[in-house]
Amino acid sequence: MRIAAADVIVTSPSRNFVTLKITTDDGVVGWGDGTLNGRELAVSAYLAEHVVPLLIGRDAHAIEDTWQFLYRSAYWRRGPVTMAAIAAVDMALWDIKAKVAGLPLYQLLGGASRVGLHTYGHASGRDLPELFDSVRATLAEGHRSVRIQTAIPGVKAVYGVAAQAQASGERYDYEPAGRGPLPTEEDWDTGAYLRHLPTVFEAVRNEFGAELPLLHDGHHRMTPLQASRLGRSLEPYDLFWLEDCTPAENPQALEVVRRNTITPLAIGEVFNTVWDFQHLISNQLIDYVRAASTHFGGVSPLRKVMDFAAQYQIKSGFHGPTDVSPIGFAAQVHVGLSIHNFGIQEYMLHSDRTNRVFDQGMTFVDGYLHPSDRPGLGVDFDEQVAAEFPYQRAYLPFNRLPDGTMHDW
Ligand code: CS2
Ligand code: MG
Repeated sequence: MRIAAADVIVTSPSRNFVTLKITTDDGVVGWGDGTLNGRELAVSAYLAEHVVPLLIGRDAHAIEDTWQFLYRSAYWRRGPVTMAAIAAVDMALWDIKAKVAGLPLYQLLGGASRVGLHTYGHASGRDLPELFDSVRATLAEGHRSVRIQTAIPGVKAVYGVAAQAQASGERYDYEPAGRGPLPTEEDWDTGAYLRHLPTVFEAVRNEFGAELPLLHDGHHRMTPLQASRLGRSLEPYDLFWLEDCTPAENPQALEVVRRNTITPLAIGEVFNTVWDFQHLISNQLIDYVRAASTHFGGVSPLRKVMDFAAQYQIKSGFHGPTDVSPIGFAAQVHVGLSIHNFGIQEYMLHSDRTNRVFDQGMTFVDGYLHPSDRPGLGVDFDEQVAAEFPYQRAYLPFNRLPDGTMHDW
Protein backbone atom coordinates (compact mmCIF):
# COMPACT_ATOMS: atom_id res chain seq x y z
CA MET A 1 0.00 0.00 0.00
CA ARG A 2 1.66 3.20 -1.20
CA ILE A 3 0.99 6.86 -0.42
CA ALA A 4 -0.70 8.31 -3.51
CA ALA A 5 -1.47 11.84 -2.32
CA ALA A 6 -0.94 14.16 0.63
CA ASP A 7 -2.80 17.45 1.03
CA VAL A 8 -2.48 20.18 3.64
CA ILE A 9 -5.65 21.97 4.70
CA VAL A 10 -5.72 25.10 6.88
CA THR A 11 -9.12 25.96 8.28
CA SER A 12 -10.33 28.37 10.95
CA PRO A 13 -13.79 27.40 12.21
CA SER A 14 -13.23 28.90 15.67
CA ARG A 15 -9.46 28.97 15.54
CA ASN A 16 -6.80 27.93 13.03
CA PHE A 17 -6.04 24.25 12.45
CA VAL A 18 -3.48 22.60 10.15
CA THR A 19 -4.66 19.20 8.91
CA LEU A 20 -2.80 16.70 6.75
CA LYS A 21 -4.78 14.29 4.57
CA ILE A 22 -2.87 11.25 3.31
CA THR A 23 -4.52 9.04 0.67
CA THR A 24 -3.18 5.61 -0.29
CA ASP A 25 -3.23 4.05 -3.74
CA ASP A 26 -6.13 1.86 -2.68
CA GLY A 27 -8.12 4.83 -1.46
CA VAL A 28 -7.66 4.72 2.33
CA VAL A 29 -7.58 8.20 3.89
CA GLY A 30 -5.68 9.10 7.07
CA TRP A 31 -5.83 12.42 8.96
CA GLY A 32 -3.07 14.12 10.93
CA ASP A 33 -2.85 17.30 13.02
CA GLY A 34 0.03 19.79 12.60
CA THR A 35 -1.51 22.81 14.33
CA LEU A 36 0.97 25.22 15.95
CA ASN A 37 -0.92 28.03 17.62
CA GLY A 38 0.04 31.42 16.17
CA ARG A 39 2.54 29.93 13.66
CA GLU A 40 0.20 27.69 11.65
CA LEU A 41 1.33 28.73 8.18
CA ALA A 42 4.94 27.79 8.90
CA VAL A 43 3.89 24.17 9.47
CA SER A 44 1.59 24.15 6.48
CA ALA A 45 4.44 25.44 4.23
CA TYR A 46 6.94 22.99 5.77
CA LEU A 47 4.55 20.16 4.97
CA ALA A 48 3.46 21.29 1.53
CA GLU A 49 6.88 22.44 0.29
CA HIS A 50 9.25 19.96 1.90
CA VAL A 51 7.44 16.89 3.22
CA VAL A 52 4.59 16.09 0.83
CA PRO A 53 6.97 15.56 -2.15
CA LEU A 54 8.88 13.00 -0.04
CA LEU A 55 5.79 11.04 0.91
CA ILE A 56 4.42 10.19 -2.52
CA GLY A 57 5.14 6.56 -3.36
CA ARG A 58 6.31 5.56 0.15
CA ASP A 59 4.98 2.43 1.86
CA ALA A 60 2.02 3.70 3.91
CA HIS A 61 2.56 0.95 6.49
CA ALA A 62 6.18 1.90 7.23
CA ILE A 63 5.36 4.38 10.00
CA GLU A 64 8.55 4.11 12.03
CA ASP A 65 10.77 4.19 8.95
CA THR A 66 8.96 7.27 7.59
CA TRP A 67 9.21 8.99 10.98
CA GLN A 68 12.96 8.33 11.19
CA PHE A 69 13.39 9.39 7.56
CA LEU A 70 11.67 12.75 8.10
CA TYR A 71 13.50 13.32 11.40
CA ARG A 72 17.01 12.32 10.33
CA SER A 73 17.11 13.24 6.65
CA ALA A 74 16.29 16.90 7.34
CA TYR A 75 19.57 17.18 9.30
CA TRP A 76 18.00 20.18 11.13
CA ARG A 77 16.27 18.19 13.84
CA ARG A 78 13.62 19.08 16.40
CA GLY A 79 11.88 22.41 16.88
CA PRO A 80 8.13 23.04 17.01
CA VAL A 81 7.57 23.52 13.26
CA THR A 82 9.47 20.40 12.20
CA MET A 83 7.99 18.22 14.92
CA ALA A 84 4.40 19.38 14.31
CA ALA A 85 4.86 18.53 10.63
CA ILE A 86 6.27 15.07 11.46
CA ALA A 87 3.42 14.59 13.94
CA ALA A 88 0.84 15.19 11.23
CA VAL A 89 2.41 12.50 9.04
CA ASP A 90 2.79 10.04 11.92
CA MET A 91 -0.84 10.41 13.02
CA ALA A 92 -2.20 10.13 9.50
CA LEU A 93 -0.23 6.91 8.94
CA TRP A 94 -1.44 5.41 12.23
CA ASP A 95 -4.99 6.38 11.22
CA ILE A 96 -4.51 4.51 7.93
CA LYS A 97 -2.94 1.44 9.53
CA ALA A 98 -5.74 1.15 12.08
CA LYS A 99 -8.43 1.67 9.43
CA VAL A 100 -6.89 -1.08 7.29
CA ALA A 101 -6.85 -3.35 10.36
CA GLY A 102 -10.49 -2.42 11.04
CA LEU A 103 -9.57 -1.50 14.63
CA PRO A 104 -9.52 1.63 16.78
CA LEU A 105 -5.92 2.78 17.15
CA TYR A 106 -5.67 1.89 20.87
CA GLN A 107 -6.04 -1.78 19.94
CA LEU A 108 -2.87 -1.57 17.86
CA LEU A 109 -1.06 0.07 20.79
CA GLY A 110 -1.72 -2.89 23.10
CA GLY A 111 -5.43 -2.54 23.84
CA ALA A 112 -7.27 -0.66 26.56
CA SER A 113 -5.64 -0.55 30.01
CA ARG A 114 -8.68 1.13 31.61
CA VAL A 115 -12.34 1.90 30.86
CA GLY A 116 -11.62 5.51 29.93
CA LEU A 117 -9.52 8.52 30.80
CA HIS A 118 -10.01 10.73 33.82
CA THR A 119 -9.87 14.35 32.78
CA TYR A 120 -9.36 17.76 34.24
CA GLY A 121 -11.23 20.82 33.06
CA HIS A 122 -10.44 24.50 33.43
CA ALA A 123 -12.00 26.83 36.00
CA SER A 124 -11.14 30.48 36.39
CA GLY A 125 -12.54 33.68 37.81
CA ARG A 126 -11.91 37.35 38.35
CA ASP A 127 -12.95 36.89 41.98
CA LEU A 128 -13.87 34.01 44.29
CA PRO A 129 -17.62 33.86 43.53
CA GLU A 130 -16.90 33.77 39.79
CA LEU A 131 -14.22 31.12 40.33
CA PHE A 132 -16.51 28.96 42.49
CA ASP A 133 -19.24 29.13 39.81
CA SER A 134 -16.68 28.15 37.22
CA VAL A 135 -15.54 25.16 39.34
CA ARG A 136 -19.16 24.03 39.65
CA ALA A 137 -19.69 24.38 35.89
CA THR A 138 -16.51 22.36 35.22
CA LEU A 139 -17.68 19.59 37.55
CA ALA A 140 -21.13 19.66 35.90
CA GLU A 141 -19.46 19.04 32.53
CA GLY A 142 -18.23 15.73 33.96
CA HIS A 143 -14.63 16.48 34.95
CA ARG A 144 -13.47 15.02 38.24
CA SER A 145 -10.43 17.26 38.59
CA VAL A 146 -10.19 21.01 38.10
CA ARG A 147 -7.45 23.43 37.07
CA ILE A 148 -7.70 26.68 39.05
CA GLN A 149 -6.57 29.99 37.48
CA THR A 150 -7.39 33.34 39.01
CA ALA A 151 -7.07 37.05 38.46
CA ILE A 152 -4.35 38.80 40.49
CA PRO A 153 -5.08 42.13 42.22
CA GLY A 154 -3.38 44.93 40.31
CA VAL A 155 -2.75 42.85 37.18
CA LYS A 156 -5.07 43.67 34.27
CA ALA A 157 -5.14 40.36 32.35
CA VAL A 158 -3.75 37.05 33.56
CA TYR A 159 -3.24 33.86 31.55
CA GLY A 160 -6.08 31.37 31.91
CA VAL A 161 -8.79 33.70 33.23
CA ALA A 162 -11.53 33.27 30.66
CA ALA A 163 -13.71 36.25 31.58
CA GLN A 164 -10.72 38.59 31.58
CA ALA A 165 -9.56 37.31 28.22
CA GLN A 166 -12.99 37.72 26.70
CA ALA A 167 -13.29 41.26 28.01
CA SER A 168 -10.05 42.30 26.33
CA GLY A 169 -10.77 41.49 22.70
CA GLU A 170 -12.02 38.76 20.41
CA ARG A 171 -10.92 35.39 21.83
CA TYR A 172 -11.92 31.95 20.91
CA ASP A 173 -12.74 28.81 22.85
CA TYR A 174 -11.60 30.40 26.13
CA GLU A 175 -8.11 30.22 24.68
CA PRO A 176 -5.73 33.12 24.92
CA ALA A 177 -4.92 33.57 21.23
CA GLY A 178 -6.65 36.50 19.63
CA ARG A 179 -7.49 36.78 15.96
CA GLY A 180 -6.09 40.03 14.69
CA PRO A 181 -3.11 41.70 13.04
CA LEU A 182 -1.05 42.10 16.23
CA PRO A 183 -0.63 40.22 19.51
CA THR A 184 -2.27 41.59 22.66
CA GLU A 185 -0.01 42.98 25.36
CA GLU A 186 -0.68 41.69 28.89
CA ASP A 187 0.89 42.61 32.21
CA TRP A 188 2.44 40.58 34.99
CA ASP A 189 3.64 40.92 38.58
CA THR A 190 5.17 37.78 40.08
CA GLY A 191 5.25 39.17 43.62
CA ALA A 192 1.53 39.91 43.62
CA TYR A 193 0.86 36.45 42.17
CA LEU A 194 2.93 34.65 44.82
CA ARG A 195 1.12 36.50 47.59
CA HIS A 196 -2.37 36.03 46.18
CA LEU A 197 -2.50 32.46 44.84
CA PRO A 198 -2.29 30.55 48.17
CA THR A 199 -5.25 32.56 49.51
CA VAL A 200 -7.29 31.46 46.51
CA PHE A 201 -6.41 27.79 46.98
CA GLU A 202 -7.29 28.05 50.66
CA ALA A 203 -10.72 29.45 49.72
CA VAL A 204 -11.28 26.76 47.07
CA ARG A 205 -10.37 23.99 49.54
CA ASN A 206 -12.73 25.46 52.14
CA GLU A 207 -15.56 25.62 49.59
CA PHE A 208 -15.08 22.27 47.82
CA GLY A 209 -13.44 20.07 50.47
CA ALA A 210 -10.27 18.03 50.69
CA GLU A 211 -10.96 15.41 48.04
CA LEU A 212 -11.35 17.36 44.80
CA PRO A 213 -8.09 17.10 42.80
CA LEU A 214 -6.88 20.65 42.03
CA LEU A 215 -4.27 21.72 39.49
CA HIS A 216 -2.58 24.99 38.62
CA ASP A 217 -0.61 26.26 35.61
CA GLY A 218 2.27 28.69 36.28
CA HIS A 219 2.85 29.17 32.52
CA HIS A 220 6.66 29.31 32.72
CA ARG A 221 6.79 32.63 34.59
CA MET A 222 8.80 32.05 37.77
CA THR A 223 12.45 31.80 38.75
CA PRO A 224 13.49 28.57 40.50
CA LEU A 225 13.27 30.23 43.93
CA GLN A 226 9.91 31.84 43.23
CA ALA A 227 8.57 28.48 42.04
CA SER A 228 9.98 26.81 45.15
CA ARG A 229 8.24 29.32 47.33
CA LEU A 230 4.96 28.84 45.49
CA GLY A 231 5.19 25.05 45.61
CA ARG A 232 5.82 25.20 49.34
CA SER A 233 3.05 27.66 50.07
CA LEU A 234 0.58 25.45 48.15
CA GLU A 235 1.53 22.25 50.00
CA PRO A 236 -1.29 22.60 52.56
CA TYR A 237 -3.81 22.54 49.67
CA ASP A 238 -2.55 19.22 48.27
CA LEU A 239 -2.30 20.01 44.55
CA PHE A 240 -2.53 17.25 41.97
CA TRP A 241 0.19 19.20 40.13
CA LEU A 242 1.85 22.55 39.66
CA GLU A 243 2.45 22.95 35.93
CA ASP A 244 5.20 24.79 34.04
CA CYS A 245 6.43 26.64 37.09
CA THR A 246 9.74 27.68 35.46
CA PRO A 247 10.70 28.35 31.81
CA ALA A 248 10.86 25.12 29.82
CA GLU A 249 14.32 25.67 28.34
CA ASN A 250 16.19 25.10 31.60
CA PRO A 251 15.67 21.62 33.09
CA GLN A 252 18.17 22.37 35.91
CA ALA A 253 15.70 24.92 37.32
CA LEU A 254 13.46 22.07 38.39
CA GLU A 255 16.29 20.58 40.48
CA VAL A 256 16.03 23.65 42.71
CA VAL A 257 12.23 23.45 42.83
CA ARG A 258 12.31 19.73 43.55
CA ARG A 259 14.69 20.16 46.49
CA ASN A 260 12.38 22.68 48.06
CA THR A 261 8.84 21.37 47.69
CA ILE A 262 6.84 18.15 47.58
CA THR A 263 4.11 19.71 45.40
CA PRO A 264 3.97 17.41 42.33
CA LEU A 265 5.39 18.94 39.14
CA ALA A 266 4.28 18.71 35.50
CA ILE A 267 5.99 20.20 32.44
CA GLY A 268 6.38 19.70 28.71
CA GLU A 269 3.61 21.28 26.63
CA VAL A 270 6.23 23.17 24.61
CA PHE A 271 8.64 20.23 24.41
CA ASN A 272 9.23 18.63 21.00
CA THR A 273 11.18 15.43 21.60
CA VAL A 274 12.10 12.87 24.22
CA TRP A 275 15.46 14.67 24.57
CA ASP A 276 13.70 17.60 26.20
CA PHE A 277 12.52 15.18 28.91
CA GLN A 278 15.74 13.19 29.27
CA HIS A 279 17.24 15.03 32.24
CA LEU A 280 13.87 15.59 33.93
CA ILE A 281 12.76 11.98 33.73
CA SER A 282 16.04 10.25 34.48
CA ASN A 283 16.60 12.51 37.51
CA GLN A 284 12.98 12.13 38.65
CA LEU A 285 12.44 15.88 38.67
CA ILE A 286 8.84 15.73 37.42
CA ASP A 287 5.75 13.65 38.08
CA TYR A 288 3.78 14.19 34.85
CA VAL A 289 4.71 14.40 31.16
CA ARG A 290 2.80 17.28 29.52
CA ALA A 291 3.69 16.55 25.88
CA ALA A 292 1.00 16.76 23.17
CA SER A 293 0.99 14.32 20.27
CA THR A 294 0.73 17.27 17.86
CA HIS A 295 3.84 19.08 19.10
CA PHE A 296 5.90 16.00 19.93
CA GLY A 297 6.11 14.22 16.58
CA GLY A 298 2.91 12.19 16.85
CA VAL A 299 1.78 8.92 18.35
CA SER A 300 5.08 7.02 17.93
CA PRO A 301 7.32 9.25 20.11
CA LEU A 302 4.56 9.82 22.66
CA ARG A 303 4.49 6.06 23.29
CA LYS A 304 8.26 6.00 23.60
CA VAL A 305 8.54 8.85 26.10
CA MET A 306 5.84 7.26 28.24
CA ASP A 307 7.67 3.92 28.27
CA PHE A 308 10.81 5.79 29.37
CA ALA A 309 8.81 7.66 32.04
CA ALA A 310 7.26 4.42 33.30
CA GLN A 311 10.66 3.24 34.58
CA TYR A 312 10.55 6.19 37.00
CA GLN A 313 6.85 6.01 38.03
CA ILE A 314 6.19 9.18 36.05
CA LYS A 315 2.75 9.44 34.47
CA SER A 316 1.07 11.12 31.54
CA GLY A 317 -0.76 14.43 31.66
CA PHE A 318 -0.94 15.19 27.96
CA HIS A 319 -1.55 18.76 26.84
CA GLY A 320 -5.15 19.06 25.64
CA PRO A 321 -6.07 22.69 24.90
CA THR A 322 -8.28 23.56 21.95
CA ASP A 323 -5.22 24.50 19.90
CA VAL A 324 -4.63 20.74 19.53
CA SER A 325 -7.19 19.78 16.87
CA PRO A 326 -9.72 16.98 17.48
CA ILE A 327 -7.43 14.75 15.39
CA GLY A 328 -4.36 15.38 17.56
CA PHE A 329 -6.47 15.11 20.66
CA ALA A 330 -7.92 11.74 19.60
CA ALA A 331 -4.39 10.48 18.87
CA GLN A 332 -3.28 11.09 22.43
CA VAL A 333 -6.50 9.75 23.92
CA HIS A 334 -5.71 6.44 22.18
CA VAL A 335 -2.21 6.53 23.70
CA GLY A 336 -3.62 7.39 27.14
CA LEU A 337 -6.10 4.53 27.00
CA SER A 338 -3.45 1.98 26.15
CA ILE A 339 -0.41 2.87 28.30
CA HIS A 340 -0.05 1.59 31.84
CA ASN A 341 1.28 4.86 33.28
CA PHE A 342 -1.65 7.10 32.36
CA GLY A 343 -2.11 9.95 34.84
CA ILE A 344 -4.78 12.42 33.73
CA GLN A 345 -5.93 14.06 30.48
CA GLU A 346 -6.48 17.80 30.07
CA TYR A 347 -9.74 18.24 28.18
CA MET A 348 -11.03 21.52 26.76
CA LEU A 349 -14.13 21.11 24.66
CA HIS A 350 -13.91 22.29 21.07
CA SER A 351 -16.54 24.71 19.80
CA ASP A 352 -19.63 23.59 17.88
CA ARG A 353 -18.17 25.18 14.74
CA THR A 354 -14.97 23.18 15.13
CA ASN A 355 -17.04 20.04 15.58
CA ARG A 356 -18.82 20.73 12.29
CA VAL A 357 -15.46 20.43 10.53
CA PHE A 358 -14.13 17.57 12.68
CA ASP A 359 -16.64 14.77 13.27
CA GLN A 360 -15.42 13.28 16.56
CA GLY A 361 -16.37 9.78 17.63
CA MET A 362 -14.98 10.37 21.12
CA THR A 363 -17.32 10.07 24.11
CA PHE A 364 -17.18 11.60 27.60
CA VAL A 365 -19.50 9.68 29.91
CA ASP A 366 -19.46 9.43 33.73
CA GLY A 367 -16.19 11.35 33.80
CA TYR A 368 -14.44 8.96 31.41
CA LEU A 369 -13.14 9.99 28.04
CA HIS A 370 -13.10 7.26 25.39
CA PRO A 371 -11.74 7.65 21.84
CA SER A 372 -14.54 5.50 20.34
CA ASP A 373 -14.33 2.14 18.63
CA ARG A 374 -14.39 3.54 15.12
CA PRO A 375 -11.52 2.12 13.07
CA GLY A 376 -8.52 4.48 13.06
CA LEU A 377 -8.30 7.62 15.17
CA GLY A 378 -12.08 8.00 15.13
CA VAL A 379 -12.20 11.51 13.63
CA ASP A 380 -13.50 12.43 10.19
CA PHE A 381 -12.69 15.73 8.54
CA ASP A 382 -15.27 17.50 6.36
CA GLU A 383 -13.33 19.34 3.65
CA GLN A 384 -16.38 21.19 2.35
CA VAL A 385 -17.27 22.66 5.73
CA ALA A 386 -13.57 23.42 6.35
CA ALA A 387 -13.50 25.49 3.15
CA GLU A 388 -16.17 27.81 4.63
CA PHE A 389 -13.61 28.96 7.23
CA PRO A 390 -10.39 30.31 5.69
CA TYR A 391 -7.27 31.00 7.77
CA GLN A 392 -7.32 34.10 9.95
CA ARG A 393 -4.16 35.64 11.32
CA ALA A 394 -3.93 35.02 15.06
CA TYR A 395 -1.29 35.55 17.73
CA LEU A 396 -0.81 34.53 21.33
CA PRO A 397 -0.44 37.49 23.72
CA PHE A 398 2.86 38.61 25.24
CA ASN A 399 3.73 39.99 28.68
CA ARG A 400 5.40 43.08 30.08
CA LEU A 401 6.28 43.82 33.72
CA PRO A 402 5.07 47.12 35.21
CA ASP A 403 8.33 48.88 34.17
CA GLY A 404 7.95 47.71 30.58
CA THR A 405 10.37 44.78 30.67
CA MET A 406 9.32 41.91 28.42
CA HIS A 407 8.46 38.80 30.45
CA ASP A 408 7.56 35.14 29.74
CA TRP A 409 3.94 34.77 28.75
C1 CS2 B 1 -1.90 25.79 28.31
C2 CS2 B 1 -2.35 26.25 27.02
O1 CS2 B 1 -3.52 24.11 28.37
C3 CS2 B 1 -2.55 24.59 28.92
O2 CS2 B 1 -2.06 24.16 29.93
O3 CS2 B 1 -0.79 26.22 28.92
O4 CS2 B 1 -3.56 26.91 27.23
C4 CS2 B 1 -1.39 27.16 26.25
O5 CS2 B 1 -1.43 28.44 26.75
C5 CS2 B 1 -1.78 27.14 24.81
O6 CS2 B 1 -1.71 25.83 24.33
C6 CS2 B 1 -0.91 28.06 23.97
O7 CS2 B 1 -1.21 27.89 22.65
MG1 MG C 1 -0.15 24.82 30.38
